[in-house]
Amino acid sequence: MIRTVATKPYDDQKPGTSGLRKKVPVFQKENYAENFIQSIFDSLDGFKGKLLVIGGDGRYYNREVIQKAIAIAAANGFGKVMVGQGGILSTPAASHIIRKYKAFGGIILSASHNPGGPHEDFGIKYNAENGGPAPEKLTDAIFAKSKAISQYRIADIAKIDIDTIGTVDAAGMTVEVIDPVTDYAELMEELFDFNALRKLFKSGFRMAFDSMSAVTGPYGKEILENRLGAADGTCRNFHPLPDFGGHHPDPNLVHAKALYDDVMSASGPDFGAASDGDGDRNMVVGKGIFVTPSDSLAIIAANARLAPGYARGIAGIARSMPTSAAADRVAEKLGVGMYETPTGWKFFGNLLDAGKVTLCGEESFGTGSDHVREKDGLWAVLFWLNILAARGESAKDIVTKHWATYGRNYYSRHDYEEVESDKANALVDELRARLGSLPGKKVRGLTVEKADDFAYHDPVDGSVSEHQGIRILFEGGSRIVLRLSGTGTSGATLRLYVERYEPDASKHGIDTQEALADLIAAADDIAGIRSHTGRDKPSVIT
Ligand code: VG1
Ligand code: CO
Repeated sequence: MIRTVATKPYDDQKPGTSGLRKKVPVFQKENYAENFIQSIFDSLDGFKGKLLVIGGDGRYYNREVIQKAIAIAAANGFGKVMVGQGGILSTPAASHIIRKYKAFGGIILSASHNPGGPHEDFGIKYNAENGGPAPEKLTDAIFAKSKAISQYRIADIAKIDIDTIGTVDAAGMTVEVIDPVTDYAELMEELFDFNALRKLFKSGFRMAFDSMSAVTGPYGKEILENRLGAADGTCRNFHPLPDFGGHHPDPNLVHAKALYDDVMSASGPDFGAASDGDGDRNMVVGKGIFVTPSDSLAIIAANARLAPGYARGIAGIARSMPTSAAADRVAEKLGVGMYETPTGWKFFGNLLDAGKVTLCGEESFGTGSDHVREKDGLWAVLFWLNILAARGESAKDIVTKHWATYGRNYYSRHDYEEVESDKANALVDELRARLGSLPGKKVRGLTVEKADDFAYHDPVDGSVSEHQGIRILFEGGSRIVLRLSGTGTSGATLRLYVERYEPDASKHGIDTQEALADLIAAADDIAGIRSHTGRDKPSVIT
């Protein structure tokens, strides 16, 4: 029943910030998915007879690749596969299931917040036994194998029914189809005060949770409406659709604008939240206030003890380098460690495993903790609800009081999407070459204090990751960061991150873009964004 199939390598299977992402037609090329999955297995040792978790975000081509992954896993000697019913597992739920059932690892099929459909994006990522994204050492090994692959192994089995819960045999390997929500919902019940949340909803508190027609729909329905008693209609766009209804399942002020507008309207709900394609991102909006992800991390950290799962306090905080330093001030006050890592959740794994940090966050709408090894959208929303319930205050009051205590880090990200790759590379290369000459330079009334190309020295395993983003730090603590995205599938996306710290509470009410205007102009003066990209404004501002 096991076949060995001769194949030719592709040269473009290099995993990016989070797995391999390509357009669906690329994944549909002969043996493309098979090659990559076999390359993953060829990079691993000791999985014979062990458990592999498989699931995805339900996007177009998910079901087909799940069947392939099962058949290749069987042929390579896994003992058992656990797969989410309907092929569904959110990224954080998959991480939890890997940990809970002590799996060898897991394959998650997702291109996250990227659009889905026959001509849109697909993705494959591998998570290790700690439940977290494969570290760079492993993704490098997978890429090397993919460039040299000559054959893959696959079991000749009938299509597995992944819609019916239960256990079947596949060429000697057990396939168990599990409910994708139950284990995750139980974990959330352990971490948060569900009784207090039930009371909150009973008291008339209204929220909207927009799953953006992606994977968190069933999780939101079960947890918010069924277990917590939130009103019918709290969950919106809760049917996972293969094309996400034609939208970008990206919870930000552009793609979740309808939710934002509704919460801001007088008759709208008190609180709104949204999550992305694979359920690891979150956007949080209170009546009258959008909470930036960087602030969200800081506020969760400052209030962590209010949630039962974190009542003992936190060991430390980690944030990606471009994320604002708002959380640093909380860490300092709490007297706990603060770590700055490159972009991408894979860099948090070692810190979490070593117990150095409890909370992690990224400016890109990612927040999480040591409960799993991925960022977790619904977890962050429940954390906010727990804080709201415990403090009995509005999100707006909580945020403004936080600023009054710690100061406000004005923060924004400007994305220039689908720029021609050579133009984007030229911008970065030229800037990198000039870094040494920048300190002391005056731009728009600001003086450059330091400029470098961020390199991370992992304090746990000693590994070094270089070229993780260009940082230009100004006197007084403001900074800009530039880097190229590692998740896009066409052209290059240039990200500009801008941050300014304002300690004076009387100046906390300024519009963000206005507060950052000088820095944004300085970034263009220094990096020549307009002249290089030919764009006069960013595609997305968050
Ligand atoms: C982006 C974000 C990064 C995040 C990554 C994966 O990467 O900036 O913070 O970890 O997406 O998130 P990049 O390389 O495009 O900047 V997800 O929810 O897309 O898996
Ligand atoms: Co995601």
